[in-house]
Amino acid sequence: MIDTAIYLTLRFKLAVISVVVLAISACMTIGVKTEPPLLDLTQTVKPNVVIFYIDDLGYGDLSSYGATKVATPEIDRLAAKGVRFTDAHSSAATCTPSRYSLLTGEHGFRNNAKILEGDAPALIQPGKSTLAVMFKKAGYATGVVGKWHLGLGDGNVDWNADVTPGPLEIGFDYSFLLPATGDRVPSVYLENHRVVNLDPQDPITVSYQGKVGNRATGYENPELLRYVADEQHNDTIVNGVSRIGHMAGGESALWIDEDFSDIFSDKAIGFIRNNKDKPFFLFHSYHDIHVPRLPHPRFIGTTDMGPRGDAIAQMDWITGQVVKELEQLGIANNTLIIFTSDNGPVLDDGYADESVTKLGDHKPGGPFKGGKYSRYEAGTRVPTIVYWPGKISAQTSDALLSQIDIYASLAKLVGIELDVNEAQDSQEQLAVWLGQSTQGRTDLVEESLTNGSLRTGNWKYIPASEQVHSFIADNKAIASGYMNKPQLFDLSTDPSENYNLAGQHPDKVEKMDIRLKQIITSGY
Ligand code: NG6
Ligand code: CA
Repeated sequence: MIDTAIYLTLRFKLAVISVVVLAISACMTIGVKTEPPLLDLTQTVKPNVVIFYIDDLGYGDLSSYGATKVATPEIDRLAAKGVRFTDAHSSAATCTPSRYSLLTGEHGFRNNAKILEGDAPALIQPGKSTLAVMFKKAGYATGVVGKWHLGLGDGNVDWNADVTPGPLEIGFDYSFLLPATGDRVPSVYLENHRVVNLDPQDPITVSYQGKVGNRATGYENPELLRYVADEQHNDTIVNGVSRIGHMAGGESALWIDEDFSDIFSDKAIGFIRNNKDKPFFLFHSYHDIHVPRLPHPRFIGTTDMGPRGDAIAQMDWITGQVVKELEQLGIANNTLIIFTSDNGPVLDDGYADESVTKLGDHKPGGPFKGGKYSRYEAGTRVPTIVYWPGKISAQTSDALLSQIDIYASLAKLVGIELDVNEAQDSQEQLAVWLGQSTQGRTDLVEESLTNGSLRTGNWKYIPASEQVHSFIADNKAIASGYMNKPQLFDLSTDPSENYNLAGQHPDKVEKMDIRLKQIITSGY
């Protein structure tokens, strides 16, 4: 009897346990079912694509990448639900070559892409394959809003007539531009081919050779300046700030830096609204957080880091505006967002804007050494987030990746086959961008101010340079990485590139040197 009672109790307990186990596994199954469905990459899909291209934003400048002195909630929201990359790179440590690579899928050095002046001719000539042309082939509407800095016109540009060639001649249907940089003249907006609000009675003249017209300059009237500037940024004064280059005329067309954030987000949102019923590609290229940093008054004091910190807060706000618009239009789930920066961080880049004095313990480059212009990791390793609600699962990816790969990867997504010579340095890494693989690249050339360095896995090789570019270190307090001897780092144990192992591994140095030269002369 007693045995039977124990037996029955045991059976009862077992039955309860099985029910619980079944219930748990049922919940788990349901749980798996509620995970967002991963995209089937063998199928062509044509989501909207928005690239948020921030200027000079460093690896450590977002709260989702470790910053504590500035909050970036809008971007953090994308990072929390998307793929947050830790080893993704701009193609170069300066702007023009990075933008060139993003739009052509080719390294900047193949076309001698250097930082351009504001009157430089179009670097990407009509007829060249571009990301925008690729999207057009796939039936997209294409637009670019914000900083261009890839040259405009044919070398003798007349700002009072149609400015061409420009983005409209290389695949964009719409453009609203800050022609070069915020610190360079002409200090006007260009919408499609025309300067906005230009009075024909007051034509614009631009010169990078010497003074034109009688507008005040920083070198003649420093008392008129809102920021003390170095001698490169000391020419024509517009909106109380001296710029690089001289400009006469165009008074009614002059920009007010404080309005950039509102004007660019309005134009980006306008483009999205106009094209919400067809697939669109928007290249949203920010002025923030480049110099001169003059955020709108409502952002002033939002951080205790001065204008550079406040510009980060403003940049976060702009991003949120655009994302919210996509949500309100009901197209967010059909929009792939890539958020990244054109090069690493810089503090004083010509103007005394408190970026150095109010930095505190903020680390613009995160754990990495160097910054803008530099050959060390912070030159090109930038925050990179991919967001596509419902199509990718939240994760952090340590894959080695480059913006140069966006071209071939998105071509795969939208079903466009590339010609043999098209986007020659761009590798198809779609699965990595969308968080379905962490394989990434096996090697990558990181372009700095003049030369390239090589990443092979976690090894980083910086060849000896003839020109040592000490001005970066001297003027910008950035470790330039230019040395007259080779450098080799093992980033797996030394992410901050402090221990040069070149002497210990001469074979590796030789091998990587050969590989780097091979990529430079004949591609990957
Ligand atoms: C440099 C400018 C710098 C910045 C940079 C371009 C000097 C000394 N410095 O030549 O202030 O404008 O060009 O920045 O003139 S970038 O992010 O567009 O590459
Ligand atoms: Ca830049």
